[in-house]
Amino acid sequence: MNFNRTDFPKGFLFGAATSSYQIEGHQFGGAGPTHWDTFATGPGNVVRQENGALACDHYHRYPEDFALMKQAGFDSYRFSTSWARVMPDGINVNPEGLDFYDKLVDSMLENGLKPAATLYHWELPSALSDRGGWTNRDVAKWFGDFTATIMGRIGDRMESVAAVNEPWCVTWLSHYIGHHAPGLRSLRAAARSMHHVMLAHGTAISTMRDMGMSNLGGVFNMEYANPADNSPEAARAAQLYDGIYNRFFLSGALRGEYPADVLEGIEPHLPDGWQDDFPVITAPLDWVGVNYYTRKNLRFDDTPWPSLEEVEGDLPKTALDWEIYPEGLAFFLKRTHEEYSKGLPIYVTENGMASDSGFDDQDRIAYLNAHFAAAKDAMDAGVPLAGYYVWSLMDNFEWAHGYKSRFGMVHMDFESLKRTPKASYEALKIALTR
Ligand code: IFM
Repeated sequence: MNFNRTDFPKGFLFGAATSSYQIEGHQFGGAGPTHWDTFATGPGNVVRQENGALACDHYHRYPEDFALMKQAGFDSYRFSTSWARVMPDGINVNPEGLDFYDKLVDSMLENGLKPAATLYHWELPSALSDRGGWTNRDVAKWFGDFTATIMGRIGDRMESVAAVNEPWCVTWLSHYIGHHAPGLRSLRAAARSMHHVMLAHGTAISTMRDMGMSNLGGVFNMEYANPADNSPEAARAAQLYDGIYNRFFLSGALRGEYPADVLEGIEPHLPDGWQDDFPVITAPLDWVGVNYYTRKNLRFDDTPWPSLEEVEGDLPKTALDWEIYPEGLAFFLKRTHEEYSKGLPIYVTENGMASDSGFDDQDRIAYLNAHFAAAKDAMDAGVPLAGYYVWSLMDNFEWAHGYKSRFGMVHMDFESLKRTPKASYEALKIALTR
């Protein structure tokens, strides 16, 4: 890498991130079915109809994974807790699931890794999905109960906790675009889920606060919205994309309002009385997490609202055809600080790339160098950035892209489950330990 630990302030957390369904092996330990298991059976939903049943078998092999993290000098591990493992039907508790996370957290600590938990990283129990999932207002209460249950067991050892990973993916991507479970393509379902995810976020934060926990945050994914051409229409299209993707969730959690340009399309579909929920949604946060990967180029087309068309851009791309645009990370860190979080510590909670280059992933090293440099620029401009988590520790189940798409610093042989560090892992190890 072209930076090392000493280029960042003392106490800055260098971490790696994963999520439960993507690595654990959902078939183990009495976990219940999730909406991703169902979604994966639908034709064309997931590459090769793969699912998370085995994944990286982190369920049994976590000691090896944490040893790798320790050897590389990471300070913190960002993981998530599977609702369906802890509560297979979303309501009743599976003691084996709680025992697993208890042991997992102890093992992190034994390896010198500060546990940074995310309560929900997308595997909704099927039983709750059957009851409407994120489109049902009751999801906020169910999620509060899950929060109390899992944090009642491991909450005493957390460095930090976030409620929901990437609200845009949980809602718009999954209920309007239909690329993720449950695969709906409905503006009404999307609008309802957008509001309910915010309500669930606030409910979880208050639940943990009432349990005496601290260092609680929100994790938002952000994509830079670039006008596809120089026309005023393209500028408006980019503005609207930015509203739906980036400003809606940040503004809900940190300002207690939804942006007017997004309300223009979704307000008729929001549940009655949505305005009265902001006291819950704005439960005070201690930090904000930014997940950043790419930018999109936008213009309008003649489809119904929001009438957005994504146009292929001309920047270099990752293996998933995502444009590489590090300037977007600096932009979001500054904007989040100046306009939303106003002085709260910020973390880059995810950043990384899909690459087909195998063990010698020089492209990933270059990507990370450019994005860490952008983060440093933002810090020089006054952003209180307190840590940076690379996505991901190891190749894993990349949702609709199955196991084909590789984001890991550690290579996974999905037949033998052998872990092999790639060049990016070795480069970060030098940066963090020298
Ligand atoms: O793998 C995902 C992760 O689950 C959420 N953020 C983006 C990553 C890469 O697509």
